[in-house]
Amino acid sequence: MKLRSFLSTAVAAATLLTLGLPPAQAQSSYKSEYRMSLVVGTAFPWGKGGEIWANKVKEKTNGRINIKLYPGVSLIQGDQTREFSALRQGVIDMAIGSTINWSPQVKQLNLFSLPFLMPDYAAIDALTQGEVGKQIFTILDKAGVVPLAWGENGYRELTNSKHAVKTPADMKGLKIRIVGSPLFIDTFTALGANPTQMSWADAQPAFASGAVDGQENPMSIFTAAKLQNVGQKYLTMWGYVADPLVFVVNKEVWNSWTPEDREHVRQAAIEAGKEEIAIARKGMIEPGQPLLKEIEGMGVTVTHLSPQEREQFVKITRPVYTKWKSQIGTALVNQAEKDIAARKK
Ligand code: X2X
Repeated sequence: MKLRSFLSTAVAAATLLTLGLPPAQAQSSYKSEYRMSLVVGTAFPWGKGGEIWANKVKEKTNGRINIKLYPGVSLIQGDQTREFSALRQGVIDMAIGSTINWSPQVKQLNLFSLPFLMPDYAAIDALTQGEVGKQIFTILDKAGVVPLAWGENGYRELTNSKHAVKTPADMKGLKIRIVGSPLFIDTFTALGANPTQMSWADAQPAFASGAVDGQENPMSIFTAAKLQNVGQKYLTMWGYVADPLVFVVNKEVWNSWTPEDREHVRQAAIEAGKEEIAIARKGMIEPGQPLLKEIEGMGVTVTHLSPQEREQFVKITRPVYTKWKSQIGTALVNQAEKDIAARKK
């Protein structure tokens, strides 16, 4: 091909890409359907966020990108800590994942699971919407996925079927289900409990049969999964950890889309993320915390800790914090601590 005709072809192709036209040509590599992985379905804020994202993408791309939801991490047989690897390998096209479930592969995501790092919602925002969030997106990008937006699972409060927990001593011997992430083993061992790793799919029958005594999850998960009906009658509001969610797309899938469609998918994720966070916080940030009242109304004993009582839990888990600070990366954790200290309340 002569240089001149090559150039004009290249210019024409670039123009087509920029305009995203014609769809037939640009879309030749598009799949008829993309698979979005989620741990829980649309009865939960997390799953709702997935639905919102998928609908917005469909609308913005005029149906060029169709997404099907796979709740229950069903593309990987419920094994939620394998989700990140499956995303990288292309078994999953896109996902909204919890930082906890991906932390075995991306060690920096353990940051959010450091016990008692984030005292309030403003602290979560200071991290995800600030310098730490940017750094984590760079890390995720290097790890092989395209991160687009933040969402939220929520503050993970402690529940059990045995008795009210007010002090670390009350946790002695309690068999607590945790996600399969090593930092949680350390935290619950330090607290004197008996932690057992289990997927969310396996956890619910284990509560029902009494094979485990307790667990930790956000209140929106508690109510949507109706954990009060599987013996979880005691709730302690300790606010020790909150897990953000991350909206991501597999890299090859991302690169197969036109720049215009990528922007639509990104914008849809940002909008869906904001809406999802609002849904996840509903009932917890209004005066009187109506969602907690609702849970109390179901016969659940809700224990609130005084600052002094809470401090005992902080103190006993401090060695775990220190150990994991260096594993996560001292500079990143220092940045997080600094941004939390400077947060607008
Ligand atoms: O398994 C859990 O506890 C859940 C649903 O919160 C996560 O996927 C992190």
